[in-house]
This record gives sequence, structure tokens and C-alpha cells, in this order.
Amino acid sequence: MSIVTVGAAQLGPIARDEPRSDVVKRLVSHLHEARARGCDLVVFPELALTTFFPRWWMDDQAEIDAFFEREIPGPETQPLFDEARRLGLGFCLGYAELTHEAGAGHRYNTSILVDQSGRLVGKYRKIHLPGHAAHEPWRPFQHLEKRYFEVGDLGFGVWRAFGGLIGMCICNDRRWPETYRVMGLQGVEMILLGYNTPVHNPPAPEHDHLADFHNRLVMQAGAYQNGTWVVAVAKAGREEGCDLIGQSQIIAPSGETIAMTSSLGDELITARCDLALCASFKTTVFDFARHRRPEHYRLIVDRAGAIPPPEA
Ligand code: CDV
Repeated sequence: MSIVTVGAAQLGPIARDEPRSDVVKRLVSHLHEARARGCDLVVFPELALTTFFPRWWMDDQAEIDAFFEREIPGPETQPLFDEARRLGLGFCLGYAELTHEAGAGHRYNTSILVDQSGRLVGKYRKIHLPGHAAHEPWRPFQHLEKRYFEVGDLGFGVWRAFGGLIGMCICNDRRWPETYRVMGLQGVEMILLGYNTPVHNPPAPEHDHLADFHNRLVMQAGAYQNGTWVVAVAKAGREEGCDLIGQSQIIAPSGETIAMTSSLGDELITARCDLALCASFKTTVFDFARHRRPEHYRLIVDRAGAIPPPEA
């Protein structure tokens, strides 16, 4: 069976002092609606358990680590896992991961895929970390992902689940064609992603009015050029004084957006996605084996390895 009924579970703002247990109740409420609407799989946003904390400069490691999960499921997130399993729903969840490996702590911006039986199917750690690492007081808000997270070390995986091949990426990853193509080369049929995207981009405010357009542009192109569904889910609205875009959407392999949220709050959109539609693109215009020519994609460099300047 190639049909996956998917729910994109947009969240409105999460306050800095909102307890995890309250956020988990909001996620569970999405699960109930998703179940009533016949979903198999529910996708939650990036860093779905807390406010988007990289907007603040923090020195105190304990204060920073309070935004991270040391185990998943942990005591506060267990009700989400229990309820999803009881309802027979899979889910994709973004969270801040603190793990101890080889005697050292590592922090990642992570998402996981859990199937309908509660089994952890896959994990992805965000590779394209936007923003900056040093305090930049001129900004109205910080974007310190480069300070708080390490670059993900798991690559762009694709997992056999929900009757197809499912991949994950997170927020800024969606702006990079490599993200989709690396999964496309593995035959991905549905990419799940969450995002926290401020309307205002302090280094380039002249782009602000294009925030929604760029969101649609990159994901619709990525879907079409790789013959895959894309399910993209926002944390939206005014969060701690920072406006985040909404427009969570479900995009078909044709590149058409077939469902989109209309609010900036908690809102579920659903779609019946036929994974077989992917083949119509993967075996024709984007049949990589027949038409892609990577052996001819030569970067012209000089003897020192530099790219020569354009000819006058
Ligand atoms: N959370 C993000 O990765 N946000 C970036 C912003 C900072 C541009 C994004 O690409 O949406």
C-alpha cells in the first residue's frame, strides 16, 4: 500500500517559561486530531519541546542545558510516546539532544522518526546550522545555533518505513539543494522537516518581505527535482517578541503544494499522500540513472586549486 496519510502539526509560539509537560499536552492534542482525521504519521516542528532558545545569548551551561533532552523518551516526553503508540500513530519530532559519547557532552539539533508501534526508526542531526557563534549585540535577537549545536554527524539518511522511503532534514537544510539531492539519490519518497524561521533576517532585512516566498520556493523545487513528497512544519507566530513565519505545507512530487496552514497558531493540516506518485517523476524527467551526468559536472580550477575569475 503506497498511501501515507500525513499530518503536519504546526505549533504556535512556545513561551520561554512554558513547562515541557504543557508543550507535550499540545503535541498530544495534535495526535488526537490526527487520529480522528485518519493519519498514519504526524510531523512536529524543529525544537518542538521548547521555545527557540538560540535567540538568546547565554553563558551559564546549566541554563543552556535546560533546553536539551538527555534522553528520549524522558519522563516529560514519555506521555507523547505512550499516546502515539496507543493511537497507532507514527511521528517525527524535533528536539535539542544532549548526548555523552567518549566521555564528552555533544549537543545537536535533532529529529527522530518513530513508527506506529513506537519503534525508533531513524535519527537525523541538523547539518546546516545558520546564524553565528559570537554575541552580536546589534541584532534585535540572536541566532546562536553555531554556538549551541555541533554540526550533525549522521548524514542525510533515508529509512524504510510507512510503506516507503522516508528522509528527514531540519529548517535551514531545506534551503540547500544538496539536502534533497543526497536523499533523492537514495530514492527518498517523503522528506519530513520542521522549521523556526524568523520573518526578520537581521543581516539582510531587504529579504524580509520574501520570507514566505523563499520558504515555498526551495521546498517546491526540492520536491519536484527529486520526485518526492515534502512535509514541512513550522513553529509560527510571535514567540518572545520574535515573529516566525507559518505556512506549514505538504508538497507533492510534482512540486505543487496541496495543503497549507492558514494561521500562525497550533494547526493541523493533513493529506493522503500516494508514494507511488514519486515514480512518475523518478522514472521520467528526473530519472537520475538515465539523465543525470555527474561525470561532466567538472569544477574548473587552476593549478593552485583556485576557481579562476570570470573572463572580462
Ligand atoms: N532555524 C533555522 O534554521 N532558521 C533559519 C533562519 C535563521 C534563516 C532558516 O533557514 O529558516
